[in-house]
Amino acid sequence: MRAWTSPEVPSLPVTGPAVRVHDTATGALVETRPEGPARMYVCGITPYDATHMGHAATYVAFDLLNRAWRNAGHEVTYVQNVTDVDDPLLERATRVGVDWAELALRETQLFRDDMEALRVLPPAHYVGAVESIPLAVAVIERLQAAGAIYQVDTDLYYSVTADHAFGDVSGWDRDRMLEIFGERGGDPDREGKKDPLDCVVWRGEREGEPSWPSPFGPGRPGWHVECTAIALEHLGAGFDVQGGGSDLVFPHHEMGAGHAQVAEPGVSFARAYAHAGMVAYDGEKMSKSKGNLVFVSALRRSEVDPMAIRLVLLRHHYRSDWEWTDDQLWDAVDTLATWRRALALGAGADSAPVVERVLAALATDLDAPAAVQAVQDWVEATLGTTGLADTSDPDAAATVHRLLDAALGLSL
Ligand code: 5CA
Ligand code: ZN
Repeated sequence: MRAWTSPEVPSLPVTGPAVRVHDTATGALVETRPEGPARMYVCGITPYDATHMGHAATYVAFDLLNRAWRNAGHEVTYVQNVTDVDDPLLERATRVGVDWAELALRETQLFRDDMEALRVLPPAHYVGAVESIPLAVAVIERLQAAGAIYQVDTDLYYSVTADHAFGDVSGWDRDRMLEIFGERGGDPDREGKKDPLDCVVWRGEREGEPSWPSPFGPGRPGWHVECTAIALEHLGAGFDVQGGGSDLVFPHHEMGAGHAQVAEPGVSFARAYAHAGMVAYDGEKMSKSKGNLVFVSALRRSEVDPMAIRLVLLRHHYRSDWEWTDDQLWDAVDTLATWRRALALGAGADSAPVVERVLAALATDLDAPAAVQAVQDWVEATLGTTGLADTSDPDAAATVHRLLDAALGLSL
C-alpha cells in the first residue's frame, strides 16, 4: 500500500558517527554495520483506532535511528507493515458495526496523516497483511517442508522447538513465556497442541470472519508469520534492526525470528532487536484495549503544534517507560518558543559543538534527551541567559535549524 509523504531532510555539514543501538537479544549496545543500505523493519499498527502517544513514541524512536543512519552516510531501506486483518480489528469492527476493511482503511489514513504531521520519514515499503497473504502462505509452506508445522482442527501450528535458537530474542525463561503468551494473543491451553507455546500460522476459516483460499484450506495467516513474510520479502534475512515496542519482544518478535530461522536456516532473522519503552497514561500502559488514550489527531485538531508533541517524545529516552501528562506538552510549547527566539537571531553561539553533541548523542542508542539538552545549551548561550553568551558564529542559527530538522525531525 501507499506510505505517506516524506518531509524534506536537509543535509548536514559533517557526517555523524557509526550508530549503536541496544539489542534486546544480547542485552548490550551493538554497533550497526550496514552492508549496503541499512535495513530496518518496524512493526506497524493494527488499524482499528487512532494513533496514540505510545505508537507515536515508538515510530519517532525508530525515525531517530533512520535519521542517525542517514546522517552517518548510509542509505536506509525501511519496511513497515499494517496488520489490516487480525482479531482485535475484527472485534472492534463488529462492535461498532462497520466493515472491517473500511475501518482499517480509515484508521490507516489517519495514521499516515499523524506520521506526516510528526515528520516521521516514511518506509520505502508500507505493506498490508492482506496484500501479503501469498507471501505468508509461501513461508508457511517452507516451514511445512522443514517439518515445523502440524494441524489442529483446521488451524496450522508452528512448533517452537523447530528453532534451536528459540528464546534467544527475549532471553525469557519458560515460566515467563507461559505467563505472557496467553495475554498477548496466544492460546496456551488449546487442546491438541504439542507445546503450549506453539503459535498459529494459519487460522482456518471461522463463520463471520474474512478468509482467503490457500493450499491449507480457506483461512488467514497468523500474526507473527505476517511480519516474517513481509520482512523476508522486502529486506531479506540478516537485516540490521527489527524494531517495535517492548510489548512485542515476546511472543511476536521471538516467534517471527523463529519462523524465519527455520524457513532460512543458518541466518539470524535480524542482527539486532530494538524495543521502545511503553508510554502510560492514567497510571497504565496506553492501549487501545484499555481505552486510556491520548490521540495525536485529537491534539492536532485542537491546534497543538505537532513539533511540540514530537519534543515531548524526544525528551524521554526511547527505551524508558514513561507516563504522558499534559504539563509536558505545555512545557514543550514554551521551550519551542524560546528556541525559535534564539534561531531568529541569525548569529549565535558557535554551532560546531552542538552539531557534534547532537549527532554523537543520537548515534549512542538514540539518546534524544542528551541531544535536546545540547540544543538547550546552545539556545541559552545564544540568548545569553547563562552568562556565557558567545555570538561568534554568524551562521549559527541556519546550521542549528538544519541540525534540528535532519537529526531530530524538528522543523522550526
Ligand atoms: N500490528 C502490531 C505489530 S505487527 C501491533 O502491535 N500494532 S499496535 O497498533 O498495537 O502497535 C503499533 C506499535 O506501537 C507497536 O510497535 C507497539 O509495540 C507500539 N505500541 C503500542 N502501544 C504502545 C505504548 N503504550 N507505548 C509505546 N509503544 C506502543
Ligand atoms: Zn509485527
